[in-house]
Amino acid sequence: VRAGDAPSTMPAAATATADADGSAELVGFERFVRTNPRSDRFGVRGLDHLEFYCPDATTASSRFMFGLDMAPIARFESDAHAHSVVLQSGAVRFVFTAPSAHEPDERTAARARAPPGFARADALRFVGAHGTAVRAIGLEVDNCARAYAACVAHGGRPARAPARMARTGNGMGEVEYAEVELYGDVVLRLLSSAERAAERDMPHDDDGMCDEAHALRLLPGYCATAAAPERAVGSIAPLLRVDHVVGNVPALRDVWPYIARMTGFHPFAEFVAEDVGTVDSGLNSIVLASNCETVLLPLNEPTYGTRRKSQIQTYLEQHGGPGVQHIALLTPDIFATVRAMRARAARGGFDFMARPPADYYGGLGARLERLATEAASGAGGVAANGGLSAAQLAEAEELGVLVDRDEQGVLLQIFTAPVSDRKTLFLEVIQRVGCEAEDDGRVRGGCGGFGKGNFAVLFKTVEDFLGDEA
Ligand code: TYF
Ligand code: FE
Repeated sequence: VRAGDAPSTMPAAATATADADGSAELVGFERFVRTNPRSDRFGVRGLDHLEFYCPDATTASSRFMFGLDMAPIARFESDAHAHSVVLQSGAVRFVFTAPSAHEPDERTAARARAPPGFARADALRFVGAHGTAVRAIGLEVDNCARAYAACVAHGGRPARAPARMARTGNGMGEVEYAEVELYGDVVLRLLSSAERAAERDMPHDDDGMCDEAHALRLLPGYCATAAAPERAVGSIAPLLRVDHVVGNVPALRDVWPYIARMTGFHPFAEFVAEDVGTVDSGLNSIVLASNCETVLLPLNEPTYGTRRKSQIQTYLEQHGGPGVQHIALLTPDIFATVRAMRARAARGGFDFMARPPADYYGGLGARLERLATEAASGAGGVAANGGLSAAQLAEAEELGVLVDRDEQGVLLQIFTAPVSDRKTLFLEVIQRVGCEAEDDGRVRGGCGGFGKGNFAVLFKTVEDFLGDEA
């Protein structure tokens, strides 16, 4: 499909709803009314891990270990199936899994354990098609079998029926896991542990509790890495959690109602091409959230008929279909994180996208103050610079960090260049200021928004980087 080709069908009505007979059309940022119907179909405890399939687990994990200073916590080594490395920083866990080099004979394959959900032929096909890319978004749920049954009963396409596996090591207990299709070759993995289920006798998290630290530290079959490495001088402080995981798909209306109906996740925000401002290419976006709104799954589709090809279209071509576009990592101190990442960038760490134009920072304090005033709707007492100090604004400028705010808080964000050869997956580093919950100090999901005020500047930078004419 070339840019300029219109999508084949157009939706009719105009309200975002997960009802099977409702419309899938987006209403856009201004008209969207946020509600939390707490409609999850199963108890969601949080995002446990993301799994990447890659050609070589040692090599791919090294990149993240160095670039983000993540610690290796577990490995899985089976010449019959796969090599796999688990990295962690705060509550961010990344699993890198590579199919083994040689096809095992049937008896060996049957005897040896494989990582959860792993089938060597599928992994080889995945890596051949997509390169190093996210295969699974792993949620910890209250009860895997019940969650899987709820998904499948509401249209979820099965990818792997529930299975139980004992974890490696004495007294580690059992983990149950299952998978349903999400978009493209990405699956939603559902994990629950027996001891955690017993811990709290609750079928759903309707009490509003949101767990952040998960107990699935060790996936079944994995061995803990012998010694936790000493943190190096100049190390990067732990991240808080994965803030959101974004998928690119050809057509939203084929995907978001499917995910919303299957999981019960509700629309949390919408952005359509007009919200982005004057840019030469476009996208539409909807954010789906769990009850707690700490599991946030935005989805993008390309728009057509613009001067330049949509960056989403470029992704779909380079990735080979739908897939995870970016992973946003929540840090308690973006300046420290970005400073340390920048110091590593040229020696194998992650490069960042180009800085915004110089005039971006000139009007920034006033823009934030205006947004804060609108949010307070004349109630008075609006903080100067919309809640950031002059020193913070200066540091944002020094490091090329973008700033925005919504009625709740301030968003600080910055984007890396694509992490691999393909111009596909990239990372976002994000801090949400003024967003800590009063009771437990945790950062409220989505507080501060997704950077709508930065879309025009950001997408121009991305388009210049990609350099794709329509
Ligand atoms: O997650 C978001 O919505 C923001 C904005 O290609 C964004 O990070 C959206 C699409 C994109 C880059 C950033
Ligand atoms: Fe994002």
